Amino acid sequence: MKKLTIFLAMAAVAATALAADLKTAVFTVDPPMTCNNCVTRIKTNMRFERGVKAIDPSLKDQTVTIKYDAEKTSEDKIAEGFKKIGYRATTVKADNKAGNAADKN
Ligand SMILES: [Cu+2]
Repeated sequence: MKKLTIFLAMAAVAATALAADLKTAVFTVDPPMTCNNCVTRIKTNMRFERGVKAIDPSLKDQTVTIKYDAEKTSEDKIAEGFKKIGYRATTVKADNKAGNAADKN
């Protein structure tokens, strides 16, 4: 009985993971982030964007890595969100391009 419960719980977790089509996109922003206030500004504003699951801005790399639910939003919509707070965002790397990159030697 306990095993069945664990199995059902695991199945539920798996189903949830499948339902949310999570993707990761890396953006660069213009104007560039110059201090931790910029980082905080992006974090606090972008987390309210629909479908955005995680935001990881890197001041050092000048990138913003965003994990999102592809069923609820897209890279274009996220870029629109950036526009609302005054940044022009450009994608530098996406999940679906990872396969192409791996083909290169
Ligand atoms: Cu700043």
